[in-house]
Amino acid sequence: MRTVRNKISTSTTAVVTGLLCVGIAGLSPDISAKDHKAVKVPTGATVSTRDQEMPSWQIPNIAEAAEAYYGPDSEHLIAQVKSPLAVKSPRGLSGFLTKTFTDSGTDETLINDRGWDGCSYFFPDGKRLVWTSIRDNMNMPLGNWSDWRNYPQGAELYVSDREGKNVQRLTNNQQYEAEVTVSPDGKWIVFGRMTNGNMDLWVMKSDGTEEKQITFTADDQEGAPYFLPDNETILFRAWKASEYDQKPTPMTIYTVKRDGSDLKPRTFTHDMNWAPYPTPDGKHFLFVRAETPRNWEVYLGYLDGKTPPKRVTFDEGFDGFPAISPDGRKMVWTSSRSAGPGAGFMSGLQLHVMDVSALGLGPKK
Ligand SMILES: [Ca+2]
Ligand SMILES: [Ca+2]
Repeated sequence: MRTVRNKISTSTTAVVTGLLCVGIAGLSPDISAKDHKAVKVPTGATVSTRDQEMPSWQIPNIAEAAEAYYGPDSEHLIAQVKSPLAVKSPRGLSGFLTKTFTDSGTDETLINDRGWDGCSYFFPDGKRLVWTSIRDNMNMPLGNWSDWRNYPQGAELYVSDREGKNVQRLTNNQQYEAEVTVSPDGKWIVFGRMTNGNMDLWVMKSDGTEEKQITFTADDQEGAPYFLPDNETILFRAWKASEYDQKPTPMTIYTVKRDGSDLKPRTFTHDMNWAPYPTPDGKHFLFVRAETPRNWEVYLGYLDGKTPPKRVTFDEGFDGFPAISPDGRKMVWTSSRSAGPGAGFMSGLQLHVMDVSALGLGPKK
């Protein structure tokens, strides 16, 4: 059951005021910004608030999508979007391809036009993109991006310009590579690679040279790596192969230095602590915790290792893949909240934006 409270329709661009204290009560006052300006709601979006949540809206005009990340302008996003041009799954479902678009649902650009794409990310110069695709290995088994035992071994990493042109292939092998992101200074790429059925993290220079493995764990399956603002520390999550069949699968969020040293846990429970993303202030991270097998919620974690995480989303169903704009004012995430009654747990996923400007998570001056 999904309950939408305080629905406000905006037919024109409007700043929603008076709602900004919703949801902040549960968050620590040490991180609330006193003089924040509310985020402008895009034309055609419908603002909704739920008890204890900050205002949010679904991004208009964009097809079913997951895992969106902001570019350096804090306006454009990159994501895999469902596309009829992608190959179909064995069940006949449409695959996903990389697109960029604004968080107002405009300026949509198709970056890759064939195969099936995984994770993607902006370079901080805003001119180049890194993305994951099986486009050159269509003769290999399709696999399943969501099933660790059947990851697409044909997935490779690519860099292109903003129009999807000038494509440079970074990897060329029969191993799964994905979950790729770029350091804030643009010098480094971090990604996950499966070798002999085991996931580990690797780093390379952003021109594709000096590839180096940085985790060496047999049971732990590492992924979803992101650089903190210091360009040295990498935030990621891991689960254990020996616990994969537990549902929800227990997961831990860690940090490790770019050279593989100084591994530290950043969550301290046996929950499913999944999908981390660092905030621009260098002190927090967003992540997802499974409240129940069918209700996942976004949390704000603290890198101080002491403060308990605070919950950010409050809606039955799937809330996941959180990321934050470089200015710290907007959280984009994927939710099943607009899928309507009877939709499956992870079906009908749409991108939403939450005005988190009140939390003061922007870069340190
Ligand atoms: Ca491993
Ligand atoms: Ca939820």
